[in-house]
Amino acid sequence: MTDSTPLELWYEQAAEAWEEALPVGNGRLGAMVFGGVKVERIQFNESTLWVGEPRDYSHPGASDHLAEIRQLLFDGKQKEAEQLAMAKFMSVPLGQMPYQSFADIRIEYPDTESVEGYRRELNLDEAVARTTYHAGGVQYTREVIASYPDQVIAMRITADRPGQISFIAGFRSPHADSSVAEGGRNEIVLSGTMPNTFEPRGQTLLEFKNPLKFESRLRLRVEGGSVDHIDGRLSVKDANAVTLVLAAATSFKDFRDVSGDPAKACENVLEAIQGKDWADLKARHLQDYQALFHRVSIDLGVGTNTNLPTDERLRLEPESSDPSFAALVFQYGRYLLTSCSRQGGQPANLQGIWNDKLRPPWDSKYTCNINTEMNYWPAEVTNLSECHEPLLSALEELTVSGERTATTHYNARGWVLHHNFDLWRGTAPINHSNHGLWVTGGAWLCQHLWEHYEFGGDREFLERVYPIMKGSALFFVDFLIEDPRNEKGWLISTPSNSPENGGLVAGPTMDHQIIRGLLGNVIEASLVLGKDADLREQLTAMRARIAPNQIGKYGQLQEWLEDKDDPENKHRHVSHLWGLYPGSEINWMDTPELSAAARQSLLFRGDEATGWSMGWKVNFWARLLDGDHAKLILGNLMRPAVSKGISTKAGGGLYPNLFDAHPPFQIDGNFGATAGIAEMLLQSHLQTVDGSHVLHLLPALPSAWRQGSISGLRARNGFEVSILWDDGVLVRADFKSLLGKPLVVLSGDKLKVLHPSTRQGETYTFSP
Ligand code: FUC
Repeated sequence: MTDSTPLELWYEQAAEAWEEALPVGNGRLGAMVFGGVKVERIQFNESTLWVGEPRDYSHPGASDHLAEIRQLLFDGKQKEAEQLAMAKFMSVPLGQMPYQSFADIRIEYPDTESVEGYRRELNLDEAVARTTYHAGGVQYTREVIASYPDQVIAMRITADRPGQISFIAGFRSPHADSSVAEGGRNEIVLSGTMPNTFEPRGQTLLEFKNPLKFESRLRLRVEGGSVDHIDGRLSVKDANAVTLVLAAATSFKDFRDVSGDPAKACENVLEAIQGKDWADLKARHLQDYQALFHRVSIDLGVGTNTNLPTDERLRLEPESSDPSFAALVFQYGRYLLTSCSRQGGQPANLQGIWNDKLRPPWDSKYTCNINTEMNYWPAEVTNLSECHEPLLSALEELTVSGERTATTHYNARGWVLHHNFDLWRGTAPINHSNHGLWVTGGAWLCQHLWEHYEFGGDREFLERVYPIMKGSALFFVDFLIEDPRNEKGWLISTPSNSPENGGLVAGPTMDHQIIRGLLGNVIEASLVLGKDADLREQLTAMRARIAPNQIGKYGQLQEWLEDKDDPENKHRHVSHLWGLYPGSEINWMDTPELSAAARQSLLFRGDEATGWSMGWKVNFWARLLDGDHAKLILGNLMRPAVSKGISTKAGGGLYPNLFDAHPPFQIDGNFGATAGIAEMLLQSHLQTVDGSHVLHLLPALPSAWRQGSISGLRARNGFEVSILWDDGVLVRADFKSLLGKPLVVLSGDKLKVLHPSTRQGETYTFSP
């Protein structure tokens, strides 16, 4: 099975706005390629360039006020509780630090006048941004790659006639304390230091002793012609071909150590590729990238607009006529994850790795009440499990800071992460108590550890991360309290909030779902590893006492303990449906009433929202087995974005480069869409009584996707799955067993144990 349409984004003009430029990345370095003819702009990032320095964000003495905040909430005094928390309980400082743009490479082609046949493309199959045009009787080609194996961004400029390439290349830095110097004969060096003061919005000035240092080197390899330094730039004349290589690094080593030497790091990188020419660099890049990207292919059929430039396809509302656009968006999400999250690096932040600002929206941090998690929803199911690793590693670090926060704020064991973290792994509650004081960020992230294990079956991994999951569970053993207002003795989470809706409360439904999920996973993990029998018993007993999901007066799933949901509320967060997705305690098979209530809540929230919210809703509707509704939301997500300003109201859509619009650009929506499309075609969260995961084929296939195929998706229980359908029904499915586990398949309404056990590496076929 192959992708039926070219996997590329392409345009007939250069980018003007940043949201038109094309992203490349290797997980540590990212770049936006504008493709200008007279002036090429390549804006780039390095994932560790952030403001600030190592610090502990917890608020000394916070735990002294916990009981009083709780009591105020029990007494119905929400505002007083929020005020007390603002005064005594929040992170110090109140905000976290922003991610930074690194700089631009600017390449001027003074001789170029008018051009013909201009084309700018991002080839997803090769991860190459390519610009081609004809000028003065010469055909020019520029290619840009971000290589993971060689840790550089590289650009190749060629012409179909010798001696035709002349340009001036230099850096443009947005940083006050930075300068450019001559490196070797063909090299310029940009170096600098992050500011030693910073004023977070609405807060007092912060001072740093150890702000990060950074350096970037641009080295040219010129074939034919000449190269000279002029005013800190490199001037190339009459070359046959040129390769530009960019290295960049900071002094960041880890969240506690900023003693790195960025100059040395750049030098090492450039040294390591000395003997490699462009063909080597590109070949190594392709080998690395395609090993990941090629695992999955999708074909949803072609439409009338399939062969138009991408921005035109977008303008023509592609989802109505062009299923291949959804396939492109699906693969683009996989491309983006591969480009912004690679082993050994930082996790994907709110903008992945791509940011051109010093004050990016929401600081381009890690928001954990939906956004960071959504970034990783496609990781396991779309067969990019390696790309999950940076998030899973960050969790190991978060337990260190999270333990301090657990002690200082809650006098509790284990560790806690509230709704945000930054490069410095801040875990205390930030911004405002009405939304920042939310205790289940870490618990939600622990679900990713367990899912990584469920998909991949790596027991050693589970052994390694079990203490993280256990630490999170221990926090909740100490934190949950009996609700004094309820005679049933329910355990509840307080103080907390139902993300960003309705302020500080006692007992938001989402928290209870997440904590039940966490305890359930720790219980299972302890069984797999044969550990902690006593704790397991304690967690099992506690879990049964956590306040249950409740159905309210409109037939809705209650967002809070009280039946106070407003059917008119269109809030972008749909937190209380966490148990439907990404959790699974609410599902059509085991809990049909709750599933119907979740559906009612979703209907109230409506079909319009911010980008990520629509990404979430695609997944919800897929879990509710309503493919047409999932596709309707996907269509809303894939329409052209209209606004660039920050809006938390309905918005969504895609920019010309298919970056998802919150608005503004936020990458979570791209990943939500990719995960959602996968969820429409394959689900594996349900389990039989003996614990085998059920591989549900085409659970939410929209009626418009009549024919198609997908191959290489992964399912829990360790299967690689390929599915072919025609006329809206399954034709054939292939399952490669990765772990030798039982193969249980659900197709239509027929559940079948195809093979009680399978052989590792063997492929099994099913045709209904
Ligand atoms: C959450 C959302 C906002 C935005 C921000 C980064 O706070 O409620 O819509 O996505 O994260």
